[in-house]
Amino acid sequence: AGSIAFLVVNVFLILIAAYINLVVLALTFIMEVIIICFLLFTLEQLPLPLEIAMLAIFSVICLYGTFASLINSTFGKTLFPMGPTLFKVTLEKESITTSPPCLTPFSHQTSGLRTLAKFLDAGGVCGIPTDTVYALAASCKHPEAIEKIYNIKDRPLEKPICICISNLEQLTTVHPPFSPLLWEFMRNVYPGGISCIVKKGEWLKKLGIGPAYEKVGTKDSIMIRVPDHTVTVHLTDMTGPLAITSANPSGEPDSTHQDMVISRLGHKLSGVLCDGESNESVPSTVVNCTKIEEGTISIIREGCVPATKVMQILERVKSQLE
Ligand SMILES: *[C@@H]1O[C@H](CO)[C@@H](O)[C@H](O)[C@H]1NC(C)=O
Ligand SMILES: *[C@@H]1O[C@H](CO)[C@@H](O)[C@H](O)[C@H]1NC(C)=O
Ligand SMILES: CC(=O)N[C@H]1CO[C@H](CO)[C@@H](O)[C@@H]1O
Repeated sequence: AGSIAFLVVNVFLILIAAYINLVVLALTFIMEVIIICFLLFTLEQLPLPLEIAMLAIFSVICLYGTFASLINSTFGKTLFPMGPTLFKVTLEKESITTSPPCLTPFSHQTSGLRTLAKFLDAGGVCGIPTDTVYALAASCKHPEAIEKIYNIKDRPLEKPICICISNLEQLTTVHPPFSPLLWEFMRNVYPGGISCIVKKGEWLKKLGIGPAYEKVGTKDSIMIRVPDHTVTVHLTDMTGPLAITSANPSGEPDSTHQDMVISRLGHKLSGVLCDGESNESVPSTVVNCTKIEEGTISIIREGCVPATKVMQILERVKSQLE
């Protein structure tokens, strides 16, 4: 009974061997014959030469297989063939090169930058690199695009969105009522990883934020970002002021690579400007400058620039103005 059970089990082994290689297949096949020999032996009908022949073939195949795989693994290549598989396993491999869910132009290509600027001008939301982590951007000409950012990120409505401009001179031309201290402080922190929160006013509308006035910042303050990043600045020059916020679903880590933006938010975006690994792993440091005339600022979020460095800049600026 044991032999017959093994006979059946061995049939399955032969089937499996058909997927491995010819040597193993031959081995299991001979084994089947040997089991039959064993059965005949119990029935006392065994022709002895047959069993001897089978055992001899079995040992030869065993030795060859051992030798071949030993040589193969020692030299890392097939010197003694083990034969092809009889059947091939066709695994349904997931295509690695699935096309991205949105357009992903490269930042070093002018055409890529143009494409993205066109999307933004048409009211799309795009992922863009900055001098810190990746950001989601919408043109301030399209308030509805800024609303879309909230949906894309699942961002709570009470959390404000900041604006990104390309240089401080843009601010100078619209004459905001900033104190000399605030101007000097801004000249020292822009461009770079420090964002200032200042009081909102009519000047913001002249900056090109007109239609989006209610959608950016809080009711009476706005955070201004001037990135130290050629690509972002060039893009902003092409599109005008952008409303930006970090490119991650609310409550999740920041995106430090375009792939993180594409995989998590790509299906909801018009495009992502690919710039590789981001320069920083944390966002910008946010400073509340609304009370700077009274000589105090407060750090709302300590990001890539340490709070102590921001305070040092303020002290230096103060002493320069005295
Ligand atoms: C022999 O080695 C090569 C390289 O390591 C491997 O790809 C191949 O599958 C091996 N062949 C067998 C029969 O083990
Ligand atoms: C900035 O500071 C002022 C005064 O401390 C405060 O009233 C205001 O809410 C702060 N703004 C933000 C955005 O935290
Ligand atoms: C993480 C990283 O590469 N940070 C760099 C970002 O850019 C600034 C200014 O060029 C460097 O000082 C940082 O080291």
